[in-house]
Amino acid sequence: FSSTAISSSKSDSQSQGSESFFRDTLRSMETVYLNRNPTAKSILELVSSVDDEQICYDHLAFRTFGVNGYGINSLASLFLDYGYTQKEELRFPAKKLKALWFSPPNSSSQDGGSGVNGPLPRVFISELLVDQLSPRAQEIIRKYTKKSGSGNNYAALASALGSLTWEKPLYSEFQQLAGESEYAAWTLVNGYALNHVTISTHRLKSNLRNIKSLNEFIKKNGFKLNSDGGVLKVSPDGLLLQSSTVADSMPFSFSDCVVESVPCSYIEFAERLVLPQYKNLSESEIKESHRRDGFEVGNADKIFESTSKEQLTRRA
Ligand code: OOG
Ligand code: NI
Repeated sequence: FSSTAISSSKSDSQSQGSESFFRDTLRSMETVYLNRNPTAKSILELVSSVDDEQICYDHLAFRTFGVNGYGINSLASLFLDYGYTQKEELRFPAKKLKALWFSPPNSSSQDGGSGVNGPLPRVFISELLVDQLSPRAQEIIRKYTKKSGSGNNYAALASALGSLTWEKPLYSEFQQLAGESEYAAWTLVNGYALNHVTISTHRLKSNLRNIKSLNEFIKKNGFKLNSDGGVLKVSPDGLLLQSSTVADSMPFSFSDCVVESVPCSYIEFAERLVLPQYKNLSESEIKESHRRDGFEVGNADKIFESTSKEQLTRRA
């Protein structure tokens, strides 16, 4: 959609109307995320306070149950309807997951805005391959998605409201799933809530644009980074660098009145380096499209661990 400020044509004003609705939806998802995840909120405030920074989001990420229409498509439809393009699939056989990522409409390179008011982010949506789980785990997941009725039709709404579309589970069911798939247990209690936002480090102005400096800055300020496979995750081509915090936890009231702490969301950082064919461009000529795009299975596999018990219980 167009971001031209003044236009009298009907189609343009319609597309602007839809863009503001879309951005409002993202803003609600972000508000739910910031209210539940004090670490993410503090880090966003901290990074933007350095040099009075504008923060661009590299991507937003969501988790889903790949069963009965509750998978990737239940959330992807919002993004596809608002101009996103489906890109590559990523597979994680050991975790029984697959993911798709979506690129934003390219008319959206809005300079000047921060966060959800800035350039529209990529979107990363994964789903649990429920058919591959044990019969007991499948039974729990199918029970709640069935009880949800047609909740899968309202995935984006649920995410924006911060509601589960199914009833709260028993604590024993959460534990059962956690023993087999931490992703499954996370999704049972967090549903379609935003799993993370990712700060685009190369679009920062200060020295924090270098992800290694940003990681040091985050640690110096007392936050714990996901150390699985090393703090910095580097793609085989050396051009996509990622790191993330360890997820915050929150007390969750299970349906049997047990209140236990469960993992919520985390924040990620991504630095995309300039592709070799654009090496000779000057700093001011470099656009996002000249940089490494997409995602990387090897990096993502480690980033998923940001909500794992191992990372949450690790000493800083
Ligand atoms: C997603 C992990 C992968 C990335 O950028 O590769 C990821 C998740 O934890 O659901 O965010
Ligand atoms: Ni991510």
